[in-house]
Amino acid sequence: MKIMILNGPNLNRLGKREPAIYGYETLEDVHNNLLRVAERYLAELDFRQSNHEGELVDWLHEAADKSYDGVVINPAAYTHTSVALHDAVAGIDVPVIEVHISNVHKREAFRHHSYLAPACLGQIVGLGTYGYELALQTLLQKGESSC
Ligand code: CA2
Repeated sequence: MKIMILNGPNLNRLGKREPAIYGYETLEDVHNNLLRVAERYLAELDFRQSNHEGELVDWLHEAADKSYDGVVINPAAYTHTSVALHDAVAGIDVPVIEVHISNVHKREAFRHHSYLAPACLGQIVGLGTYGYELALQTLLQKGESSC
């Protein structure tokens, strides 16, 4: 099984600022935790981060074109602005789970709406970086049961 993990703008700064909201783990820590989960399922992980909306769109298309079994995406601020990412998720036949480290519903009103969520299999918010692991496990279990 092959899963793509996508991270949106500014998440390359994770663990380096705003620990009260996002914790102390860096994106590299998140990647390493996910590699341990993937190993248990003998699955392949493709972990990426971009500050550019179009690059995230291209990667979602790539996930479909190269027959990935699922995508975990933290679209970061593009969650609340991007019709392009909504359309990319809606236009591929790959299950996508949206993850947010913080509980966006406890924060500013502009973070309460997600353009992507209606096109996703599900959404995990507010469970810290553990949300990525839950999303990955869900996709891996789903993949196993459809073999
Ligand atoms: O809670 C999340 O995971 C978010 O997707 C994070 C985004 C934010 O715009 C969303 O509303 C919720 C922000 C990502 C930037 O992360 C930083 C972490 C540390 C230092 C600077 C930025």
